[in-house]
Parts: sequence; C-alpha cells; structure tokens
Amino acid sequence: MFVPDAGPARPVEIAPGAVRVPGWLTAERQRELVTACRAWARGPVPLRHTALPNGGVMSVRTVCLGWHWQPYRYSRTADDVNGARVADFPGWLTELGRAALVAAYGESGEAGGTGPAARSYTPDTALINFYDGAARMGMHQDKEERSSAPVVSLSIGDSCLFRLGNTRTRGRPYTDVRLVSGDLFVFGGPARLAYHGVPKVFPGTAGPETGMRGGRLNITLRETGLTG
Ligand SMILES: O=C(O)CCC(=O)C(=O)O
Repeated sequence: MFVPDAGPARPVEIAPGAVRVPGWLTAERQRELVTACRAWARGPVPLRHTALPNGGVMSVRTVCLGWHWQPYRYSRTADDVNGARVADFPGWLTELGRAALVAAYGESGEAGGTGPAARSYTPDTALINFYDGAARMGMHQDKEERSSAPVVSLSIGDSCLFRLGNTRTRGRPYTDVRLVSGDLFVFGGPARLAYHGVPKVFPGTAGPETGMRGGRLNITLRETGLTG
C-alpha cells in the first residue's frame, strides 16, 4: 500500500552510495506514516529520550520496531525503557524499503555494485526519531548492524540540515544537504558507514499536509543481520 506513485522524484547522488530522492513520499503516504508512527509511539514501548552511557540523554525522542536500539546494541526488549518487547516490524515497511532501494539505485537496487538486490533487502528494524525544533543528532556511524545492507531514511515534517560525512572521522570532509518533508535518503555501499548527523531542524517549515502539528519525523530502516 505504500509503494510510491510513478512521479517526478529523481535520485541525486550526494556521494558514492549516498542518494537523496526529493519528494519521494506523496502527501498521502506521509500522512499514513505519521498515523502509523503515532500508534507506535503509544506502545508497547513509548517514545523516549535515549539515555547515553555518559549520563546524558539524546535530544531526539525515539521508538523502535523489530529490534530495540540502545547505545550501542540491539535487543528484542526495551531494557533501558520499560522492558517490553518492541512492536513487530510490519511487512509493508519491508516493501517500502525495497521500493526505496529501487528509487535510489535503480532496478537492481545495488549501491555501487556492492549492495544487495532490492528484492532481497529485508530490513528488520526501524528507528523512528522525532525532533522538536531544538533537537539535534550528533555525528555518528550506524555500525551496530552485522549486515552491510543500506540504510533507508525517510523525512516527514519540518526540514532539517542533514550532514553526510566520511567513513573515517566525525569532521570534514562532509556534505550538508537540506532534507524536506517527503524526501528519501539512502546510504549504502561505500557510504554505509559514513558518519552522519542532523545539526539543525528548521521549525515551521512543514506544510499542513502531513498532519503533523510541528517537528520532524525521521524513519530509518535497517537490516540488523541478527537472529532470535
Ligand atoms: O534524522 C535523520 O535524518 C538521521 C537519523 C539517524 O542518523 C539515525 O537514526 O541514526
């Protein structure tokens, strides 16, 4: 039900393996995702600020599907929140992830010839991040996964500055990209372990069509490579 309409969305390569597809999600599909995210945020595990090992908390609020992420591992239960098992990863999100790889990389779904074909992409965790106007995400790598399959990232609501760095350091060189509501961003192949982050959200930049009252929603789909 979430397969995108054939439309004007054209992929733009930001770096080898890292592709933005502007406006990939229609307004209707953004609303459907917002509705689904509202339900997931109610439980069984609530949306929460993730506690960091240094005693701090992330400014972003997150809830997970399939596998629960906490610094720096995955588990089936949210042991750092309420101990509940996270909601299942739905089949329609797998389809959405596969369609995203085709939109970003073409029919083969291959990132630079090194990624899996789109039809075998089997994301099994989703991190749903909610940013209010002051929230940020520091530069980090997504490296708790054992699979090297691409990360699929969807943006809804307020625009943000997304920073795509290199695979060696948190610093330069990096490329800043403005992600707006409906954008798809995929990073795989040579970009799979690139540092990335969100230094800024631009409050009040979303239109009313998403059904959100403010803030930014980001959904990342990943293959953990874990079993059990
Ligand atoms: O919000 C974003 O666009 C990035 C999210 C992210 O980097 C993550 O969940 O690891």
